[in-house]
Amino acid sequence: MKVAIVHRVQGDEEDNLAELRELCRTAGYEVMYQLKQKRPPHPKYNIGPGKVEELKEAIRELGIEKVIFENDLKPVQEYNLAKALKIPIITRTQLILEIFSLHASSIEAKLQIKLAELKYELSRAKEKVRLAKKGEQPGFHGLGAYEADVYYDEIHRRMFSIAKKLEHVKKHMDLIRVNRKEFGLPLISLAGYTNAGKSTLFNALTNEEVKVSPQLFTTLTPTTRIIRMNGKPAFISDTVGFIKNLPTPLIEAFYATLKEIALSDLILLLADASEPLDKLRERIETSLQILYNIGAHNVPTILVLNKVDLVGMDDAARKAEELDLEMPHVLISAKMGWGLQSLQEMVSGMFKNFIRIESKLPYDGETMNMLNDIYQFSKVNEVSFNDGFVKLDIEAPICLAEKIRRYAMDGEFKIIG
Ligand SMILES: Nc1nc2c(ncn2[C@@H]2O[C@H](COP(=O)(O)OP(=O)(O)OP(=O)(O)O)[C@@H](O)[C@H]2O)c(=O)[nH]1
Ligand SMILES: [Mg+2]
Repeated sequence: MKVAIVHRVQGDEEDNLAELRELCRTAGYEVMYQLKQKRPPHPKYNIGPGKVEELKEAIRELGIEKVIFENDLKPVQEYNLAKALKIPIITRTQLILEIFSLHASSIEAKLQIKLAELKYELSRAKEKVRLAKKGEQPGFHGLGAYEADVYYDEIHRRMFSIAKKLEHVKKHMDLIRVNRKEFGLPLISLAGYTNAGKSTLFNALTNEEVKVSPQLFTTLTPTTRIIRMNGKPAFISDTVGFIKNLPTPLIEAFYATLKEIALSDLILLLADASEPLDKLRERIETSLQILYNIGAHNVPTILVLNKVDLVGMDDAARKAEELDLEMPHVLISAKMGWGLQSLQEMVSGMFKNFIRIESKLPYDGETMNMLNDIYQFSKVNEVSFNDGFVKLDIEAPICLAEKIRRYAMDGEFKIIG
C-alpha cells in the first residue's frame, strides 16, 4: 500500500521521518511522499492548511492510500484531515500497533495488543465525547451526546473483558507452549533491532521448500516455518524488531509479542555490522537487556553480525573482536547468502534435542508410518531396505528416537552420539 508520511516539528526539534520510514517498511507500506513542516500545531489540522493542500495534490498524483503522522493528532484534527484528504489517517502509535499485530502469535500477545488499541481509543474517546457534547464534532460517526457516552462505556467494557481474559491466559500459558514441543523439534528465534536483517535471513533460510505434513501447520504462525539446519529440522520464527522511542502505552504489548522468544531453544541475535562500533555495541547491549527483561537470558544465543557485504569480512571480524562479547558469533550477509553454511553448522551443533542412533526395524506397516516421521523430523544418514528389516542411521529428536527404540528389533538399537 502506498502511503505518505508527515512530521510537524517545532523550534530546533529534529524530524523523525527516517525512522518513520523504517517502520512503514516493516509494516509493509511503500512510502511515496514525505512532508515536514516547522510550525506550532494548527488547531484544525495539526499541520497548516497550505500543507493539507499540498498533501491533497500528492495523494491525487501518486495514488497514495493512507497518511501516517509522526505527531499525535487530536480526534478533531484526525477527523478534519480525513474529511479533507478522503483517505485514512493514522499516527505512529497505530502504525506500531499494526506491526505488533503482524508478529503476535500467542494469544497473550494478541490480547495485549487489543488492549493497547482500546487504551489508545479510550484516550481519544474522551475527547470525542467532549466534542460531541459541545456539538463541535457533529459528523463524528454521526454520534450525538448520548451515543458518545455509550461509545465510551462500550470501550471501557471491552477493555475490562480483555483484561480479565489476559489474567486467565497468563495462568495457562503452559498449555499454549505444549503445542510446538509436541514434535520435539527445536525452535529458533530471530531477534534484534529493527532493520538488522531478520526477515531477510528468515527468507534466505526458508526459501528451500521443506515438506511438512498438514497437521504441522496448525502449530505454525504466519512468521514461523520449518527449516533444515545442516539437515536437522527446526522451527524458525521471525520476530518483531526492537524499536526505539516506543510510545509508553505500547511497551506492555511489545513485551508480550516478544515473550515467545523466551520459549525458544536458540536465539539468533542479529545486528547490523555495517554500523559504527559504538552504535553497534549500544544496540547489542540494548538487545541483550530486552532479552533479559523477557526472561530469555538463559536461552543459548548466537550473535549474528549481518550485512558484512557492506563493510567487508576483515572489518567485520575486527569489530567482532573489539566487541569482546561472551557469546559465540558468526559473520554473514543474509542478502548475499554469505556465511549461511557456517551459521547452519554452528546452529545444528547447538541443538541438544537430537541424538544419533543406529537401529533395525521390522519391515512392516508400522515402520512405514514411522519412516514418514523419520524423513520429516530427522537428519537421515542412511535408510536401507533389507530382507525383513529396515536399517537406520539417523539423527532424530529425542521423542522420535524413543519411539524407534520401543519398536526396534531385539537388541537392534544403538546410540552413537
Ligand atoms: N547490504 C545488505 N543489506 C541487507 C542485508 N540483510 C538485510 N539487508 C537490508 O536491510 C533492510 C532491512 O532488512 P529486513 O530483513 O527487513 O530487517 P528486519 O530486521 O526484518 O527489520 P524489522 O522487521 O523492521 O525489524 C532491507 O533493506 C534489506 O534489504 C545484508 O546482508 N546486506
Ligand atoms: Mg522483519
